[in-house]
Amino acid sequence: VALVFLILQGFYPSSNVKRFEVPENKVAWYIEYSEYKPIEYTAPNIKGKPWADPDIGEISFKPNWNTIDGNVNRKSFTSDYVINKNGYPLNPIGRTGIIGRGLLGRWGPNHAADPIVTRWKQDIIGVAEVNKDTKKPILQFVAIQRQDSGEWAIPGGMVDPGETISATLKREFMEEAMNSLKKKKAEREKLEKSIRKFFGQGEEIYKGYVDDPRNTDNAWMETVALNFHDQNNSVVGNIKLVAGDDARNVKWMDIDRNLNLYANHSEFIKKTAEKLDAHW
Ligand code: RP5
Ligand code: MG
Ligand code: MG
Repeated sequence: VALVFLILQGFYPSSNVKRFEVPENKVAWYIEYSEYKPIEYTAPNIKGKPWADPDIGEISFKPNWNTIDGNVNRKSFTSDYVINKNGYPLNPIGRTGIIGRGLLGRWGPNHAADPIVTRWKQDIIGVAEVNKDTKKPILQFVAIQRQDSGEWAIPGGMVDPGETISATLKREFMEEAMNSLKKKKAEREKLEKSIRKFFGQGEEIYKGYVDDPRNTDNAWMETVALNFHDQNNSVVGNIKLVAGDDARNVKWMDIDRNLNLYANHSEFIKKTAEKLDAHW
């Protein structure tokens, strides 16, 4: 909740809309807060987009909440969310100061997947680097710099309707860290083949709500984050990284406790470092 509170101050991303300020002790819905006057905001450009829901109240829009609705997953990892008396789903964490969808396409949970690709840091002759204080090997992960906020992040993205999580993980990694969208079909297939086996073996690190700056009272991010680890720099540890799609930059980033990443991605990286017994 402390983190949620920090992110929710100030302006909604890519807008001049100021959030209604919610004190930390008034975030939870069960706490009475009659002074609460959230600001309504849905970004104008999401209207009519194939990846976005229609507005609530439109005759044709009959969402089935808290369930797999056709090929759109409207289930939350947290628990069943509440639909208010006007028909709007409520953010399971609480008040955000904004109603509407903001920049998000779906009402309720917006599902993403985050590939955490790691390798051990090595010097030029291939010797693993150990931190002198913790005596633990230094882990690196593939980080992208987001086009929207300029912050560094895991190269994750939205799960397309009907898409499996494992397909999303590999596709988003290819788009953001290998620039696959700008490659010809044959080359893209070659790239996919070169990492297919590696992406076949991931370990789940996190599943749940994401403390994303785009969250509102009625729309929020959730993710599944998996770790794909290259133990001896033989597969992805060796590929050429090229930023693409919504990434402006990509690199192998050293992992330690000073990481400052988008949303609560640092939390996912910390869990990964702990799992692999790496320096943190
Ligand atoms: C975060 O937003 C998720 O953890 C994921 O990394 C990302 C997905 O959104 P886009 O990168 O598609 O904007 O909440
Ligand atoms: Mg993407
Ligand atoms: Mg992305």
